[in-house]
Amino acid sequence: MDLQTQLEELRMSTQDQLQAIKAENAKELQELRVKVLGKKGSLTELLKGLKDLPKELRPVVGKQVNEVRDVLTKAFEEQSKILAEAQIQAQLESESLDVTLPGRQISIGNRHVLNQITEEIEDIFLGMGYQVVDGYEVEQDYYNFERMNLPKDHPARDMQDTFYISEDILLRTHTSPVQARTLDKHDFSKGPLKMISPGRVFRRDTDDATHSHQFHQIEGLVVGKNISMGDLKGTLELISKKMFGEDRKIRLRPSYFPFTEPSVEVDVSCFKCGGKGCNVCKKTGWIEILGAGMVHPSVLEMSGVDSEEYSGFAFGLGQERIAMLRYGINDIRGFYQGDSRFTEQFK
Ligand code: FA5
Repeated sequence: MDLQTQLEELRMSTQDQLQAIKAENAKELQELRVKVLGKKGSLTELLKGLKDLPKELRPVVGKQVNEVRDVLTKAFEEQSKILAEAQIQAQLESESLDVTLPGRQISIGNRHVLNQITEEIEDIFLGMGYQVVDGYEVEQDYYNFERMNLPKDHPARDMQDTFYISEDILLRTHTSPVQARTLDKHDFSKGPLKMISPGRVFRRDTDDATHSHQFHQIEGLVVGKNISMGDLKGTLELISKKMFGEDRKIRLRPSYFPFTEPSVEVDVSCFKCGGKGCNVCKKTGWIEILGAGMVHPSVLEMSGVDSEEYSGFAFGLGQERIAMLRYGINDIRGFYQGDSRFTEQFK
């Protein structure tokens, strides 16, 4: 076959192959371009045959070679454009948006039940003119124990063992150290001290259905002139009614805390059975909700407050306890696991 025929055949076969390339195989076009027009491609190979032709034929065939190169270069460009457009078209079709489809529902979270209880209690006390005070979760032994009338060798420390960061720094076992810190700062010439302090506390307790090594408390403290046990009882009655219902009664039982004297445990009449006895109140008709008492004179004196002139009451309640009683939750661990099947029940 002479060189001119070979050239013509190369042109036709390349154009046929070009036409056959599909959009999804666009990279074949580049491969074909290299195979035909590349440095070591078929056209260059044919060009090498020029030197064997008779002299007078060389310019004619040389011209033909250039024409074929031009035609094919253009054909590659055109086909490349066609394939690119086809690709965009295919992509548009596959990514087309149906604006009539219903939107995806984004689920909205809710406040954690312990935060809800905390805020509810804060609202009640803010309404009675209390201030809400923050305390430190990492606290000094001095404030957590000593200022609460629990010196280093006091046996009642055993009930509140905790995690120590150093000999003198610990994770607080209760919110009571905030009592000492606020008493230290309060200016009694401006009136009585009325505060609550919610927060997280820690104990070296074994985790079970009703105990956790970290939980939440709200401390309450009122110190002023002529504050009596009657004020404590009235305040606790009010909070019990607000939290558990208007027809609730409360009962104070003698107890012991080193930082209050006298000390009481406070029970509320069972909101489920009304006092007759059921599984919630363990057949007693009463449910224990918090510890309280009259502020121990030593606690006042350690803050430089004259215990002859001033008196006060304090209480401490656990939010987990309140939530468990109120909603019939039987395992405290549910509060901390972040399982939305649990948390969403309190929307
Ligand atoms: C106290 O912590 C005292 N500071 C409360 C107090 C304050 C008394 C002011 C007098 C005056 P108690 O150890 O009883 O007391 O704890 C109070 C509440 O915290 C308990 O009623 C209970 O609801 C909760 N609580 C105690 N230990 C745990 C625990 N391991 N897990 C969950 N809740 C707990």
